[in-house]
Amino acid sequence: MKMTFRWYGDSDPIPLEYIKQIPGCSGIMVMMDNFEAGEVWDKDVFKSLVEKVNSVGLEVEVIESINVHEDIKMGLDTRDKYVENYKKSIKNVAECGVKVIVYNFMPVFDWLKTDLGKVLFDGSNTLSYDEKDLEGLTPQQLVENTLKNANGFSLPGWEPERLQELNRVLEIYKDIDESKLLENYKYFLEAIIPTCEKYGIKMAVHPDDPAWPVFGIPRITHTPEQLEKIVNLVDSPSNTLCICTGSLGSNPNNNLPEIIREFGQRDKIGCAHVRNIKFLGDRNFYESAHLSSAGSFDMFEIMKAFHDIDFDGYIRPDHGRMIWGEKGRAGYGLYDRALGVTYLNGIWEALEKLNK
Ligand SMILES: [Mn+2]
Repeated sequence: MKMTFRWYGDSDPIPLEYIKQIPGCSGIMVMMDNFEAGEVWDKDVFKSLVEKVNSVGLEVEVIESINVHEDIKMGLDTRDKYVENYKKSIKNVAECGVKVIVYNFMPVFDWLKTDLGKVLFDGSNTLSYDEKDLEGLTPQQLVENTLKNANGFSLPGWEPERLQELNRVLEIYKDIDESKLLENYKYFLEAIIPTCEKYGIKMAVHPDDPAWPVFGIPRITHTPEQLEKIVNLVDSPSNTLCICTGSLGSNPNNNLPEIIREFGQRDKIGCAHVRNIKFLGDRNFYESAHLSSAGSFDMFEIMKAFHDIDFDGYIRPDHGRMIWGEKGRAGYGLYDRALGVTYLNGIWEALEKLNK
């Protein structure tokens, strides 16, 4: 297992030197907002970022994410040029040392929360979701609310250029059901996987967050059955999953250790985001500290499942709360995520020693 940390490139207020000081953190999962969905990731631009990260002693073996253009998801005639661009991006980042590309195939909305700064009992604040808050809200109002609460930071999945065409895109999705979306997904994977195999890249799809459809738009990445369909779309070591416990686990019916074992044994997990959430009711939860007792998941059992399958891929803590007065990009401050790294590494050390 390699423990990593998400970093947003030059727009991230957290210095790389600070990340280097987190014990047991080997590298970063980089998120760059330099390129729009559908655009080729320029090799020189990316390479200079990799060199900058390497210069402090951290690796860049995972990127998240090269966004899939909406036309690909919708299966429009224009998709082929974006698929070709995607293949060029794969080649470019692979030649800079990248091994895993995290991406998602969620229509229109990426992750979704109803509050980006819910204040908790201890004065910290965090992202939360309460389905009741979506009642009576149009998708357009949701976008406005989310961007308004972002404190001026860019939010991946909520890029303004992606959302400005919201009305047109929502109209097109009225004619796309789950099976059509899966068909479009297969088209995309069949086109890019040979390139991934050639360059030794694993594609790791991020599950739907939360783990159910929203606003009646189809979503196909939130149950074990759907994940099974996805890994079977193209049978290849390059076609893998990103297990995000906080996303998949938002549906309590998803048994996280079981899912990790099932797909991990078959080498279908490219990387993982490991975090805890606390349920307050049905479809009502907040992102808690990583510690088991702070939330609703048994984090030991989750890490044990990774350990049992001899997971040798990449893990990072996922979102953190804002603590100690930190102000930053929702979910991506330094302090609470660093605590998450240390906690997960501690569980891992115990598992290693108990299993000797
Ligand atoms: Mn995640």
